[in-house]
Amino acid sequence: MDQPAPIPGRPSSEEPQLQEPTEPREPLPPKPGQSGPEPVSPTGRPTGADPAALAQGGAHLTDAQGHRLPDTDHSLTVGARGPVLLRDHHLREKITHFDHERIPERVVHARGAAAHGVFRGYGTAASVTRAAFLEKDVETPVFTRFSTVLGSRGSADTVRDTRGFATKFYTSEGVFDLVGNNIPVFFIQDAIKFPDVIHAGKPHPDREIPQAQSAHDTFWDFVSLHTEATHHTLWNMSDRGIPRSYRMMEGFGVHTFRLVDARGATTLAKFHWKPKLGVHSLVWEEAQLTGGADPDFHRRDLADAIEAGAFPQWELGIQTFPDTPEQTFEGIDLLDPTKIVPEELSPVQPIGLLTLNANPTNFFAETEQVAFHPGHLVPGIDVTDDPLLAGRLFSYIDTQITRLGGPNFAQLPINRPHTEVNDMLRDGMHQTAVHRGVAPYRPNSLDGGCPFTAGADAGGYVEAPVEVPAGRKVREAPASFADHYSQPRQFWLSLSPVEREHVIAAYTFELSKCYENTIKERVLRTLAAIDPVLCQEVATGLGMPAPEPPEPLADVAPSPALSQLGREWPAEGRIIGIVADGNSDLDAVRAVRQAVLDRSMVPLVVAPTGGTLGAGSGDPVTVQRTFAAARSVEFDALLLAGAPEPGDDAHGARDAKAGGGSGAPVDPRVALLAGEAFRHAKALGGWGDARRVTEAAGIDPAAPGVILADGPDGAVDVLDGVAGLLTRHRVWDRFPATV
Ligand code: HDD
Repeated sequence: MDQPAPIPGRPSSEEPQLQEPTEPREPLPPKPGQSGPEPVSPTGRPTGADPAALAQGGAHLTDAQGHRLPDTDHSLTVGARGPVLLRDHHLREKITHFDHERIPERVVHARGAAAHGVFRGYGTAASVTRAAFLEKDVETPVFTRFSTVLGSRGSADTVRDTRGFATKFYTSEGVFDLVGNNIPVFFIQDAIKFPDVIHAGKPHPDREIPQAQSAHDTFWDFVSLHTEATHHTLWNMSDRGIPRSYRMMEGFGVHTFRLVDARGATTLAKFHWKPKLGVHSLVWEEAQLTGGADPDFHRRDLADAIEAGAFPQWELGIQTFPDTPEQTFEGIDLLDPTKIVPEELSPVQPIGLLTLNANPTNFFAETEQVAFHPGHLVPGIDVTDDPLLAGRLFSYIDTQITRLGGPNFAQLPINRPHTEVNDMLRDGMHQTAVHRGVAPYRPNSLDGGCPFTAGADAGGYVEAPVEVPAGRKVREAPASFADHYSQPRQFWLSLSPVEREHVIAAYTFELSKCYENTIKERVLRTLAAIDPVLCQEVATGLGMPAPEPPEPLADVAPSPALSQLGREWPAEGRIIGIVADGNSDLDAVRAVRQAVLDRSMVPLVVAPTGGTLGAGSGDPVTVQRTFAAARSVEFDALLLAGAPEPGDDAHGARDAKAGGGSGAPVDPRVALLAGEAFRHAKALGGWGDARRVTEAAGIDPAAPGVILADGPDGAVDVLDGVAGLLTRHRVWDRFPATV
């Protein structure tokens, strides 16, 4: 019997369906792995509440005060047609609560998705930091939230933007938050400009458009006037701005941090997350189509993968640098957040493994209410004087007070440390702790002197006593912060030709959306300082003259680690569309689908209608997508399941094929699927008379990455060829490379 394809997150038609309940029963239990840690009060003591029933208990509907309710569908009226009575408490409570269900969305990073997981230390960081969670084989629960920056909560996932990558480690020494991005540099060097860059990036204040886009005048006005933004902007215009999946993104702590070892010696360090699945991106047209076809693409991808057991993993790594008074490395200012240190100069050393293995039970309670803060540090990890970081250390608590309605957000279950808490913070909005004692001050004699302070030996967080340079109070940046072009040029030189094509196309697209020519001219001047070819190509696309490049251009060596191409990665978890219809050879479809599963990829059968193919055969094939609902953007590769060519009687000659019968035109939706997949440089396979589809889509069967077998017997070989191509993500040779 054919196994139903595992569409992650959805019951197949063969799984038992939920029955309409008729008797009162307990709420559904949490999904496996989703019951959180035992609830503790903010004082660290277990509350005794059942972790599985934090919110709901009992079979009967109640109001917020626990009164059972006989009816929740009808307001209390005088007779069935009479006026509604003001005294209807249930009505008023229900509507009032609903009226207040929304909280302010995050001012940036509003759109996000998150997952629970575990972090295991390798022990390799012990020589530079005393942080307990990095010790060998120590396992720490974590919660990671990915996000876009500019869009509102309901915006699309696949927009061109930076992605947030924030991880909360519930360590034995308190919470450590690593609040990073998928781009290793930032737009500005000083936090005082953060409101300005965000105002510029958000929609125009008059019409509130465009949503979740940087392709508009105010953004480009800002970044061309604040040329320190050139580096981050270039990364955004590269493929890094449109990741294929949260699971396939790098993450960066951006700032330089200060690590402190057991003896108090300090080392400067930058944090990196390296995804086990490799670093892959969408192509721009794909990203745009996905924004309409599936605005939840990244959110769904993360949740589906975790639900299917394909747990995404990242290695945490550090680049380390001597903590010298200059705080530079090979001439690079480590306090400048617009600069990277190339991995060729300082390799990333793996220090632990993150595995995300459980989806949130409730989006609001966890993903929305989680509150990160770069100042949540543990002993062994300290901050530097990066002026961007300094402002962040203030901003995050402040924003939570508005967003989460008061200063007690640390008591929310998702934010609670998994250690004992004994602070002297009291009262305030939404206080849920019942504090004992009378003396929340120190020293005291009334509460027996409690709580006691802890020095470093007792696990206390002691700031590293580093020297701070003396000087005059000024509002100015160090001279080294004035270099805005050498690293953008290095990034450009490090990209492969096809990646450069994408950068050129992205700048051309974005600037075409600007109305003001002066802004475009200013941006072209910044591009001229990066590279004359980049500048000329974008200028040509805009129909504008290219400015002369400055003399001399920065003399920098490429850093090969900056390119996403050139390496092979596991193809696990990739989604293979199998396009079939009633005339396709079903034995081949079954065999290839099983082979996809065997290779830890996800097969989705795409057919003219839902239901099954070969319903009368006794071994039908379940359909997951219809021609009407499928778009190519959902698949990493496409297989066209044809019928044997007429005259091929290996399986009996048929007179029809996937997408159309022999002589009948190929279904235009199938031609569109194949054409788009081809245009987006995806591997394409087929067998039997699938060739008719490629012809209808105008695809050269001899083009790179097109693998066609004569008959259905070759189907699994075709799949193997396609899977091999997926290790490089796309068929890069298919893109024209002219730069
Ligand atoms: Fe920020 C959220 C990352 C600079 C102020 N930031 C936020 C989130 C991430 C980052 C990933 C979302 C966290 C979540 O999922 O809840 N931010 C960064 C990085 C930066 C950076 C990598 C530079 C290296 N941020 C930055 C500056 C400021 C802020 C300079 C202000 C001075 N960021 C905020 C914020 C947010 C925030 C307004 C909005 C929601 C929140 O904090 O909790 O406070």
